[in-house]
Amino acid sequence: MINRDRLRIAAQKNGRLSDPARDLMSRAGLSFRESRDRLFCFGETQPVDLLLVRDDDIPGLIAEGTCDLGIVGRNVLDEQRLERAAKGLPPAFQEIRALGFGRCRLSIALPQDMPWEGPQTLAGLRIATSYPALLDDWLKQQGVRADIVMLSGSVEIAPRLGKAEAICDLVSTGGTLAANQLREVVVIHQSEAVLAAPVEALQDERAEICDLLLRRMDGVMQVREARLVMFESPRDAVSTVLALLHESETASCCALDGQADWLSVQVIRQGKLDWQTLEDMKRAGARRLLVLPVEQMLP
Ligand code: PRT
Ligand code: ZN
Repeated sequence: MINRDRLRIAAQKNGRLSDPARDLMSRAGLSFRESRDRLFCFGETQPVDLLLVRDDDIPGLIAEGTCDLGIVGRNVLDEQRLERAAKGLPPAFQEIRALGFGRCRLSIALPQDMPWEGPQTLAGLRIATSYPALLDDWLKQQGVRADIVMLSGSVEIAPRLGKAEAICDLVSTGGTLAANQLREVVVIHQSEAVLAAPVEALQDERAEICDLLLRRMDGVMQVREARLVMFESPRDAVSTVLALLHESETASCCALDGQADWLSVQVIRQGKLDWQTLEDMKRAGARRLLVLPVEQMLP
């Protein structure tokens, strides 16, 4: 195979994961020469090239050795992993990082007026899905026998068309289910975009490039989740307010000019802050709360 000294990443060409995947790569310092509507993009800043494909093709490209890394939904990766296992093929790809975007869940949904009394409710029903292997695996774990109806798209209209009684589909906001008078009854798989790699470690120069890229991606993800939280608090309330943040990192506190009882506090926190937490902090005595994203960080 040619270009063994360059790493090749597969990513989705057009779809939900395309923009966030490109953003992650660019934050990790990768830039590519070809425009994004081309299939192959040559890496300019690192010996890393990009192949833009349909998401369903990504696990296969890794399995056959055409690509060394892939950015793909865990749902697609796990579906194809189970498919290979059912055919008696050895594992060929694995998830090496969860990337924190493209979050969704694979759920069973029923028509709104149909009662749900646990997985046994599904016994003997037809369930439409684009994820037959994941569904089959879950049904076996539950000890439920049902008919799996494979559909490649528009799964949510299957009950109305009389093709199935239930569906098993990806859900993020739940809007599609509601619009089709369906009710989510059980989550069978949690998904987000992941970095996929071959099961066998790379041996040549690509191993080093891959390590560098992983370190950078880890740094990007750490910063992306980080928030700088700033507020003022009465001295005797600081520990209570900080406890609300569930943050083990030490906060830096300094006295406020001319207000001996008040401190100005700064703390880095992982993960977004919801309004409820901010309101609780205020109730505990804090004021002038400010939450900022972190651009770069060097501990
Ligand atoms: O062309 P290509 O094959 O590459 O793309 P695709 O059409 O197969 O995939 P795409 O771009 O739709 O999704 C890519 C990946 O995004 C999926 O494999 C998931 O990992 C992830 N993802 C995250 C989602 C959703 N959220 C999602 N909501 N994929 C699909 N949906 C669909 C779902 O199937 C349903 O039809 O959105 C609808 C439900 O959304 P809500 O918000 O109404 O619940
Ligand atoms: Zn697809």
